[in-house]
Amino acid sequence: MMKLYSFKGAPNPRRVLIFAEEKGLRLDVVEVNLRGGETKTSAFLGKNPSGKIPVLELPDGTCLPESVAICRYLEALAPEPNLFGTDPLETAQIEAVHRQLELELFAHIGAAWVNGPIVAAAGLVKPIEAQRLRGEGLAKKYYARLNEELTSRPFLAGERFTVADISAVCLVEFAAARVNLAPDASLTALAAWHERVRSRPSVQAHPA
Ligand SMILES: N[C@@H](CCC(=O)N[C@@H](CS)C(=O)NCC(=O)O)C(=O)O
Repeated sequence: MMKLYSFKGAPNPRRVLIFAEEKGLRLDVVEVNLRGGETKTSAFLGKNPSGKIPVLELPDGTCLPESVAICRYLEALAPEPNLFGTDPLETAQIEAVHRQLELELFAHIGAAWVNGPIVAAAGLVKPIEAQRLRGEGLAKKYYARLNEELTSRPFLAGERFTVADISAVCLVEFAAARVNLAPDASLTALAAWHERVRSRPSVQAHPA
């Protein structure tokens, strides 16, 4: 069976777990001690030179890092239900939404997290308060933008559930639980989207 190196509560491995659940694929989850530095050992750096999870390990020992690369691999193994797009235009549209989410919202929430109290208490990175505040402000702006977009479509990339919704729900729930950055209740279209996505069995099966 394929192994997934993961850590409970970590948003990136959760993306892969939900994606695999949608596909009906079983993964053997290997919990790593993220706090204890297990991802920075030379053995783990051999699996992923970035020292991060998730990593998918195939039965022959081949290791694949990066959530989206892993999801693309799983989509190729199990094409249905389609989550990355069915024709050239839809595939590109999903990719555009997903890339902006990763390069912008992930980065903003990441800055608020890395410079926030939990990471500081763990003594991992010297926090820079200005970066935390900047990340927080930009994340809130991005939430408002998503809310606006979701007034005219039910899911992030259009009429149907895709990989972009999986990434977004993992990120937003992590931000709410660990970064004190839940979307404001006044963002009603974003709240309705969240309800639609969080009630899916795949999301329920892998809680934040
Ligand atoms: N772009 C990577 C991000 C992976 C990532 O940041 N993983 C976090 C856990 S959610 C991690 O391993 N953090 C430990 C560290 O940065 O040392 C992906 O999508 O897989």
